[in-house]
Amino acid sequence: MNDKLSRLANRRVCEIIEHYTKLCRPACVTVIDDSDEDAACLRRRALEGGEEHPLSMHGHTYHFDGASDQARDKAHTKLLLSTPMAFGFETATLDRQTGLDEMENLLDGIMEGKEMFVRFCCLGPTQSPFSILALQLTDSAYVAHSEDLLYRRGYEAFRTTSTPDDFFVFVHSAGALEHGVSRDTDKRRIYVDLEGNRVFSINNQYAGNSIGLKKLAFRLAIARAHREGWLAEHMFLMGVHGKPGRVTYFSGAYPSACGKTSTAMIPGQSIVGDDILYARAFDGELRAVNVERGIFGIIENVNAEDDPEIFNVLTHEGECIFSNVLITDHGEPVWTGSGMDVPASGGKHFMGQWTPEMKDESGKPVPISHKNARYTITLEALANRDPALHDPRGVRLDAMVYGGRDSDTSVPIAEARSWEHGVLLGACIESETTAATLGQEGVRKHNPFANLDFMTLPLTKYVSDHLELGRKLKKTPKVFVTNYFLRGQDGKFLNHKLDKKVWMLWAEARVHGEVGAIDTPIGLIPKYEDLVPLFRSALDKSYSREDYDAQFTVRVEAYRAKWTRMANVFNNIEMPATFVEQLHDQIQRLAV
Ligand code: SPV
Ligand code: MN
Repeated sequence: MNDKLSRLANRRVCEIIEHYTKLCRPACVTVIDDSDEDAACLRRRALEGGEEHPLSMHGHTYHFDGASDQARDKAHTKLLLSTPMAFGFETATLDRQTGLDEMENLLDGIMEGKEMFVRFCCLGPTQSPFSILALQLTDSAYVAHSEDLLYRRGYEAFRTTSTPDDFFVFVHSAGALEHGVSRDTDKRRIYVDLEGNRVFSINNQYAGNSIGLKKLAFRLAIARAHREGWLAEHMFLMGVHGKPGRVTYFSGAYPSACGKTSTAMIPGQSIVGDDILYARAFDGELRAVNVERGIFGIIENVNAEDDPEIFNVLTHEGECIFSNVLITDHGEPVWTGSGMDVPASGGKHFMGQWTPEMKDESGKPVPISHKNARYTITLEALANRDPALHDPRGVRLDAMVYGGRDSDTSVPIAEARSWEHGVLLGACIESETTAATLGQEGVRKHNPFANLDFMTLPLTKYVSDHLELGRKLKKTPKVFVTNYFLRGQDGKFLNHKLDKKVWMLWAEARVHGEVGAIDTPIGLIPKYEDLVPLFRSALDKSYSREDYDAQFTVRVEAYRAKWTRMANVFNNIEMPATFVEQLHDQIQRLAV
């Protein structure tokens, strides 16, 4: 037996590897431990196998996903269920046995001629009550390499665990490759086996589809959190730095591509995580950790002015994987909104050789990078990472923010009247769709807790868990809702990108009871006179009364329409009594 496996002495791990080796028939199996040598090996293999390519900057590589594999494929991500379940929202499901049988067939020989990588990771910090161990089998060195940047290594954690049978399992195959890119994306399947705590994913490479530890593990974690009485959320985690020397931790849920990472990266604040957190009550206090240790972030509009910290990492030596950006003849990455010169001669693109004249089938110019093009880096590379990043106890969570992409209704920031009202507001996020998922963009969709894409529980249970959590806490976090995308009658955005810094500092001051608020039917909104000094100190800007009026006038008719839509949604779902009351009260407050 492989040395690393015998040192691990985990029977279940060995059986799983044996089973999938026989079934998928890889040419060889490489077991990865926590050493830097093994991490370097994955990077090398990704380059040798053509899934990544070198760039001129030391440590930088690039990867292309297929033209039809540029975002999460919701339609082919199915929950396998032994008995049908009423979720209260649309989600793709499949009879468990049918799905498992289909998978056994599709996995048969899928890795022939390829190398299978076995890697061990830990979701959440290691040696922590939050830790969940995860075993990944994949024939994609790009996937295994990305996981090294994005997750904590877990071989030692597997070796020393006191519960050796308790881990998530991910089996992935990129399927047949053509020029290093998955060829058979029309046969893409992502099957989530909740009962088996495992996920199968085949014929894809885009990280949101392929990387077991990202959204696939997240789906398993949501179901597990429900069973065990904690929360797994699609949220950033950040330190907001208010008064000198004071750090207050905030989490925030925003649908994909709606400002989540950029909020966590607000200048002067510190980032713990930008995508997924676990939160638990300990002795009446809510604590949270980042599940990950890196960022798989959207690269569009990352530039020296708007995102200086990330831009700095992307333009300096150190490990970084660029995906679906333009590569110049000099081996340099260029992307939309980078502020970089685009060479007239063009360069390499996920759709082939790109020139500025290139048009798609409908005659539209092909952008230099895909809207969902991404970078993969470690959080350690960022100067503004929070010192508590790896703290096994997590950080104390004092506030939660819910955001959406809403051009015509919600004010830039409002505070919920209570934890229960906050749960209602989180459950009623509506947001316009983006390029982070396949399908049409700009369509307003209800996206409860910005988590609908990953929800593996009926909505009523998910909401009950939030309400129940509030009962366990001595002090519940304050809840805020934000909207960075409000437009005026002329169609122009009413806010500047950086204004979110002011909203977060205002919210932080609210947590500490330092500023007042105006009680309105939709929640508590800032007073003009409290925002003026914040705009001055945070952004060195003056803030006019007209701007305030345009942004914070409650658009009563639009809000009424929103709450009518929500009433229609929830009239058809059995929800907890507290939630129904909150919804009723919200509608009543707007009626008078
Ligand atoms: C998101 O789309 O929410 C992401 C990227 O964070 S991924 O889920 O990996 O596609
Ligand atoms: Mn996400």
